Amino acid sequence: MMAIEINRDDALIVVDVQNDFCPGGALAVTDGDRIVPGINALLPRFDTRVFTRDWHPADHCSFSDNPRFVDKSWPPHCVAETSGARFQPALEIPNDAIVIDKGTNPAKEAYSGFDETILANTLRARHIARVFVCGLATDYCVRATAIDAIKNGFKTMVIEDLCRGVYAETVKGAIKDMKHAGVQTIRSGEIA
Ligand code: VGL
Ligand code: ZN
Repeated sequence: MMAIEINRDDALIVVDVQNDFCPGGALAVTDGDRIVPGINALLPRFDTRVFTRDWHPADHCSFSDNPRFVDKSWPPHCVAETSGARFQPALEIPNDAIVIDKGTNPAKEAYSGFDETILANTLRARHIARVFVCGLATDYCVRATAIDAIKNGFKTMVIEDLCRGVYAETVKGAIKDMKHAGVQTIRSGEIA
């Protein structure tokens, strides 16, 4: 197995590792917190570290009192400035981290970190050519962010063991969709 060398033109994108997506949170992903040590271990390898946050207004259109999940209606989660929206406390956010908030428009769902944000321009300004994506949830925001990274012209790697998803079935579909879009899936152990 060839080790993957990390260079200055690589960025790590950590998607939505927030309290509400971890056990005990409003929209908990099973074992969502278990990816944190592996992410912390990778952070020092990268010069450019991006952290996205689901950052909704209290009246966001995806919120429902009777969430069905499968229809993409959700319990209220990651409301801006609340404890549920904070990064999982063990995640080691560097001082120079690039934090990208998304889903801030009450009338529009936005799973991707590239959706109406400065992320693509920020990465281009730093001459980033390749992004490594990990985080929560594989089947929603990781999927959307990785596919949009491809659409924005970045070589895109998803670190599978440093992601967790909402449902096993949709995770399978998401991996397929990402690969079809040109995303490469890797394991963190492959990174030199
Ligand atoms: C997400 C559902 C609703 C995610 C965000 O971060 O994957 N999933 N909002
Ligand atoms: Zn959301």
